[in-house]
Amino acid sequence: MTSEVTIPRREKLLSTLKEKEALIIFAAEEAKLEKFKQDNNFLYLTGLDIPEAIYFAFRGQNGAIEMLFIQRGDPEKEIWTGAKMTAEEASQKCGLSLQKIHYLDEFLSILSFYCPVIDKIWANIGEQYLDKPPTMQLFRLSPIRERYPNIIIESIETIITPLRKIKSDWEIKQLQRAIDITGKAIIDVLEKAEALMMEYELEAIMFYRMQSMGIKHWGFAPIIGTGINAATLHYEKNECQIENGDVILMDVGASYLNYSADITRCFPINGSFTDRQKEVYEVVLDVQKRVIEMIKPGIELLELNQVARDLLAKGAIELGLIDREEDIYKYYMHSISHFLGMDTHDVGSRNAILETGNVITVEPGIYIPEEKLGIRIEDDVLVTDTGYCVLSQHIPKEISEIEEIRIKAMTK
Ligand SMILES: [Mn+2]
Repeated sequence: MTSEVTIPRREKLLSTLKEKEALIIFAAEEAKLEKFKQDNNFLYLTGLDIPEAIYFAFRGQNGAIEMLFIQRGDPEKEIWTGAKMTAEEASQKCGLSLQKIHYLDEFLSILSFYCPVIDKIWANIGEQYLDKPPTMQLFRLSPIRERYPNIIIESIETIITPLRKIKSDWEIKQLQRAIDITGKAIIDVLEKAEALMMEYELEAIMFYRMQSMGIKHWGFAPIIGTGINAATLHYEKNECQIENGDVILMDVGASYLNYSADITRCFPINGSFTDRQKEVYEVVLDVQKRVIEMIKPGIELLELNQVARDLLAKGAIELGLIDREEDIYKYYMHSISHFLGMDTHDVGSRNAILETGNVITVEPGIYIPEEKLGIRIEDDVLVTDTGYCVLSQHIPKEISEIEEIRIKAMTK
């Protein structure tokens, strides 16, 4: 992520600030013995993959100023952790001039100068719960909150969501890469899975492919559920053995430069679906296609939700699962869609109206624990001027395609 990508984002955000408003965006904390994953708002605005840093901006009478505070190098620590990014490197990468790069130990003293004239700070404070400790970001703002209780502190989400919701061509390319790699990993599983394997073996097959292609993280904990586990919506244990006749549900996504794919596919371990499994699969697939066809700028997510629920209810009646449409919640209990981007459940509300440049998932499902069966089919869809483009269209989802790959692999 170069400064060509991040400078226009910062300019846009700064242009929405009123006079006397400031931004304070914290990078993620330094990871201890685990892989570092950057805070998405910090990464979005700076392109920097370094821990602990702080981006600060303030709009005064004469326009906006920006600063970046980074960790100071410590030769003793660097023996363990490697060299820190220098001020010169940070300046070059994020496109702020060298004079605007400071060290973290200067943050509060420099802020002392601005606080008397700040009315409001927009910060990435995250969600606050009264029954939980404050988030790290809110904690780091405590000196300011204590000395300047009149400064309003508000979540950055309000002003950054309209920006992050509209994906640039560059962002769509990164998402496409995450989706394509996820697709390759799914095909690997379709080709290699065998009855009696463990769910976690399929997870390993997938991550092997992803990591070989430069992926550092899953976008979210992968769900690989065989048989009845597929009917548990957020099953993440992935620790059961695959039995003959099972259908396996995989809800997975690679994260590339923090852009996350989110794809669900289901396949029969025996190569072919049974007639009953096929019936259920076809209902879900048909609903998914019909909802995707509705996507265009101006349509409300709530409308997609309603249509999906109605169609699934009709399908469930045909499948003999329920008698009345209102009972569909027994077999389908989630929403049809969410925004997708740097967060798997990306910024953007459940009642949003779609705009060109949004990327959303479409993921109907039917879950029948008593038949040890769960089917969900999920694609990632870009909203275009004229309608939609399914970014995951090359990942097979037709029954015939999936069976062909399975049978070919099994007869090898
Ligand atoms: Mn999803």
